[in-house]
Amino acid sequence: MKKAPWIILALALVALSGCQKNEPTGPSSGEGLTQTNAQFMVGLVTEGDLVGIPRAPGNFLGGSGGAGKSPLAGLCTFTWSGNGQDLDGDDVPLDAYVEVDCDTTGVMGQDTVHEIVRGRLRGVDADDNDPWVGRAELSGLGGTGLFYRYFEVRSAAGTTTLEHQFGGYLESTHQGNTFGENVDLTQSVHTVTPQGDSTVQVQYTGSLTFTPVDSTWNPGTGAQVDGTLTLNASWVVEQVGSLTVETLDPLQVRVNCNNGDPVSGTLRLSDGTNTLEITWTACNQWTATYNGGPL
Ligand SMILES: [Ca+2]
Ligand SMILES: [Ca+2]
Repeated sequence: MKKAPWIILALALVALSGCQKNEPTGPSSGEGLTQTNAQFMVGLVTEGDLVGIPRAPGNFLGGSGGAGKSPLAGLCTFTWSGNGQDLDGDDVPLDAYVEVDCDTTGVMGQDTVHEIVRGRLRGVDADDNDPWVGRAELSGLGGTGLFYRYFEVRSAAGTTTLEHQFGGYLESTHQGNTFGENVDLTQSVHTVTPQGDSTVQVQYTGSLTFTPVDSTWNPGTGAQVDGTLTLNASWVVEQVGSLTVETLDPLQVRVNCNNGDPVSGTLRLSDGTNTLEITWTACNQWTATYNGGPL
């Protein structure tokens, strides 16, 4: 619960990939919120952290999986355009972007790594005097398509590849001490390991707000803070299909619960016909109902 939605999705997707490998009988493509898929979504929500706490948009760009995180980043080509003014120092320029283009091979320890990173990271700061207001976008080169990252590791144990395509935007605002984000993100992760392969796609559209208990909390310095989280979103999960997701009761998240997991509140997921409700009753404790009955 402590990471930006982008990171949260990435972690959830990695977790989901793991689930698929271990549970080959899991949900298949777009079959709706069946009881099996509802159980799958409970695991995804409670273990994969699909809901999160807002942070400054600059963190989104910095943590987006761009070339800046790569151990081979020094070999990439960066092309800057636009107005890079950043008066509030939130790493979101007035309106500028950088296009990243890399195709590199190197050695990390005993392993050989091949990495390709291609895409555009854009920042548009609607208020360059407020570090918690701004918009961050990820897209393919030229502003179209999806940001692309391919990572291949060859080791004695075999070859593992992670092919990751993602794009969309995250827009951060706040009203006083309530921080909000509008999110429209698409992710596709294709993982291949010596044990097998999996593909996961999730589209996340919606908004969330967070009101910290501590009014001095600084969203750019991490989200390990008590507070109230509301979510209103649409998720398209490849295996399940389209879901509306909302908090019927806002989630109360607490630092002393896994650094920011819920201790109360209810999240409702629906495919338009079937409904799943997850209600947290304490830290690490929740109940789930499916169409009003036990799951
Ligand atoms: Ca700025
Ligand atoms: Ca700003």
